[in-house]
Amino acid sequence: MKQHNTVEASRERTRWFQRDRFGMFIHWGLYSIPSRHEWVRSHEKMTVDQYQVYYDEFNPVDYKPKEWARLAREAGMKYAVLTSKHHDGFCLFDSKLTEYKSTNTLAGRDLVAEFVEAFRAEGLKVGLYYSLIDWHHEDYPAYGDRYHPMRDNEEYRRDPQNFHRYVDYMHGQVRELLQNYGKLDLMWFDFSYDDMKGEKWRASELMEMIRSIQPHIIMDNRLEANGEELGSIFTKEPTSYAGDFASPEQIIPPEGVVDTDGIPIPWEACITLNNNWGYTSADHLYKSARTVIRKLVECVSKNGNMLLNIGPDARGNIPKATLDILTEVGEWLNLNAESIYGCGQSEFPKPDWGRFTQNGNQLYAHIYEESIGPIHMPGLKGRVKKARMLADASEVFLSNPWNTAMFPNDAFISLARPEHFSFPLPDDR
Ligand code: JFZ
Repeated sequence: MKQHNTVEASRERTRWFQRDRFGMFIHWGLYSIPSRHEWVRSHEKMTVDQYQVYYDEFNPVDYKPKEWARLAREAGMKYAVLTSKHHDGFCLFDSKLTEYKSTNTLAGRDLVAEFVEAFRAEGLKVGLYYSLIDWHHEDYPAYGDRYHPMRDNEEYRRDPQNFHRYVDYMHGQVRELLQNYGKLDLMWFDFSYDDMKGEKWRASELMEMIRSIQPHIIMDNRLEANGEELGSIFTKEPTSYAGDFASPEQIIPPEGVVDTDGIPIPWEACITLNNNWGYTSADHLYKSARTVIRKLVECVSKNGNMLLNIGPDARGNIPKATLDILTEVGEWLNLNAESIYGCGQSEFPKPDWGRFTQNGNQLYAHIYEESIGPIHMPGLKGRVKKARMLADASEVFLSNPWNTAMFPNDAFISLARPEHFSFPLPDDR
């Protein structure tokens, strides 16, 4: 039998992931109705009954996953990850193990099934987010758990012996997801904390099941970690559930992510478009397309991916601001694709004016500054055959300014504005 546990096998599995670089995260669920953070049930310490109103009215009449998928493709995203179940425990899929699911609501649909079908049809790889935390399941510890909505409520003291029933349920649902929705490319578990990690989830057993059903699926590292810690993924002896990629959250690691020998390991920064994962109507603090593009370039320049989040509203519509940003990002990627997909960290150090990405012997310069003269290409003298603008294939002038003697190893290019292309006039005036 093929070994799935080795670091080599993991790197092999993530080949597509490290090439594709840019994915769409989708946070969508009952919390899209109150529209004040996906943690609303925990933040406001709502009981199951208080949260029930959202279940009773959930009716995403405008859910058209084909349109979501087209938007993702046109934005240049190559894979997508949907919240099949978030911490509130509500399932967007037709689980046999619970009644708390979309098929029992006014929606009456298996939203996950439609998602995977639509995104595959657009040529994207598909992934599912699955919350390890579950505030709905009665065997999930409540009293004293720092995140549970009922954490302070004496009535929610439960016999901790019964936690194994929750873990059975969780394993059963993961099995359903892996068996009923065709080939999945990625599982995104979320998240471990305190002593709720690793074998507490019976993670070795879970992994054996996952690999026996879908040997090629890749996973984040949150069966034993979270957005701040790495778990054992960067060590020489990662656990079987260490994951295939690290998942820094709302941060781009300054130096990328490396193992104990300093060798880069796959990682994916998950980033919100405004400041919330779930639809939050009052949050207008959207990042500009320019920022998103630069942050994507930054991830790639550090050997990482970006999983950019959208939060559709309760009817299934994607906010206008999100559409506008993704459209602009897509226009840029359409012209500059070559500098992102298949690219990674450059052998050349980060220049002052922006960033390099590199793919083999192709070097891409992402120049963020308006130049005041020739642009310095550190260490590149004699190593550049020619330079071209990616967006329009026009020639970029490799200049030989008077002071190259001061920088014997460096090349310079000219990106001057047209008025700088002045030539000496004939001396006939
Ligand atoms: C988790 C979720 O709680 C959140 O709602 C969202 O789904 C995000 C992608 O993942 O967020 C976390 C998880 C762990 C930490 C912080 C936020 N952490 O350990 O600091």
